[in-house]
Amino acid sequence: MAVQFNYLAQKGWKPKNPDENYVITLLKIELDEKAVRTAKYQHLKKGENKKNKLFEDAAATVAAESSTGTWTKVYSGSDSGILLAKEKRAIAYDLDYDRNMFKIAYPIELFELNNLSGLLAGIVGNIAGMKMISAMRIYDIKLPKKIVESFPGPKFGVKGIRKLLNKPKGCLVITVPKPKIGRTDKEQAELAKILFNSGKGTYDGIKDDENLTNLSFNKFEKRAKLVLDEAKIAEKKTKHKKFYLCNITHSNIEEMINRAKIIKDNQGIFIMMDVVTTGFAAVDTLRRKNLGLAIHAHRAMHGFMTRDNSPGIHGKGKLYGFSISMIVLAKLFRLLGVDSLHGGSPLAKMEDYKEASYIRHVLQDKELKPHKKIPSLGQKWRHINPVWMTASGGLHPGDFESILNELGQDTIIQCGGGLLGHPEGIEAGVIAIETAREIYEKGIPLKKFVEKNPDSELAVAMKHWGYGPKIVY
Ligand code: CAP
Ligand code: MG
Repeated sequence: MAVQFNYLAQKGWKPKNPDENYVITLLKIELDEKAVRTAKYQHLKKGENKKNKLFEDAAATVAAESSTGTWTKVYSGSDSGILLAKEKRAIAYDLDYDRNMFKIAYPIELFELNNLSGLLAGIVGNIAGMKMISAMRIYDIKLPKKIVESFPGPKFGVKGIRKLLNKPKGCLVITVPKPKIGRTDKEQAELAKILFNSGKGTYDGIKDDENLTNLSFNKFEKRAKLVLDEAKIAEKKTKHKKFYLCNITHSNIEEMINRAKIIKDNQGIFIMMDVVTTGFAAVDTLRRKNLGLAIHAHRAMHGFMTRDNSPGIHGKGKLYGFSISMIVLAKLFRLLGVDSLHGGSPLAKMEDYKEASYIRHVLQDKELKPHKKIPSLGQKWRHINPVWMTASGGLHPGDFESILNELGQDTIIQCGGGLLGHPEGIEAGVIAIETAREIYEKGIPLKKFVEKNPDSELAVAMKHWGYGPKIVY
């Protein structure tokens, strides 16, 4: 209970000039049944109901626990810090009693401006453990100007990568070797060679799968060198720039930096890191090291934070678990400075359609507006540049048209199985994807092309996988 001061706003209260003064969060909670059963209010006024009162208490308690309060009154003598604690306390406001949603405004002075780990430990650190709440979702976090200004954002972003690759427009296509683990370093370089040189030689990139790091039969340094060598040779031959998203993920940041340096020494332009398993500090460190390498962010493990199948996930209805939306994660990684991020795909095997489409805006808009249907807050991005959206998971050439219509051309489309599973082999897989991209850019509808070219690699792929996404149930 928020017992020391009032952490709840008066009805109609709004934070003054939030872009200067406040961090804002948007949440939904579910009240614990026992808390509802046992709550006693002695002075309920006419029209006030117990559940609403408890909701107000819970909202205030969340604001207290995540800012300056605790569960009981504490010593409040002149040297206790209590005056500042009152002045700088967070305020719960905009309570929506139907949907159990509310916002919290945190005065900016509660935070060290350039310390994301510290900020998160405050605003979402302890609140999921509160017993009076049985479920909670953090939908969004909106950051004020001074915090945005204290982070670099991407070094390259959409524009910078286009420049590096000499590719002023169009999507990028990449492949993760499948099986996920199995190829040796040499075999992976062989695959890179086929990807880079098959068809018209326009295939852009290869990416390590998340569980490929430095293994006994596929050594990081050897793989980096061999694959990057293939990229250089293919660039000369095809006159198209190539890239390798080489996985530096490690639980020791020093080791990640060593691996990034190996990539730099071999003239690579990109590193890949799993940003959830390595953490915010790792991303911030790698970005601020300024090694001159672009950062590709894979988000393995995010589902344990972001996924929530409750009926009330989009507003009305019950919530069953504790989660943080992908919108929040996408914002934080853009802020820290990744150059491309897996944002899912409106079609992919693991995604919520509407949210995946919005993630692209979170990553790329300068003045992000709240989504009309998904609970969200928007964000002024100021100097923080747009980041590539990576669409991945169960994708194949038949998805290109819908993905690009939905996400736009500043998208990296990753097809692992959707290239390597082509019935006519890997080269045919490359050609099918090259063709899917080419006809999209020429404005030729996919179905029309397939009708006219029934023997093409693309038509064979369509016959194999169909037009929709391959969602595995
Ligand atoms: C895709 C993938 C990606 C996931 C996760 C996999 O392979 O390599 O890791 O898609 O990405 O292992 O499943 P396929 P996201 O192309 O064969 O599906 O976070 O964007 O969903
Ligand atoms: Mg993978």
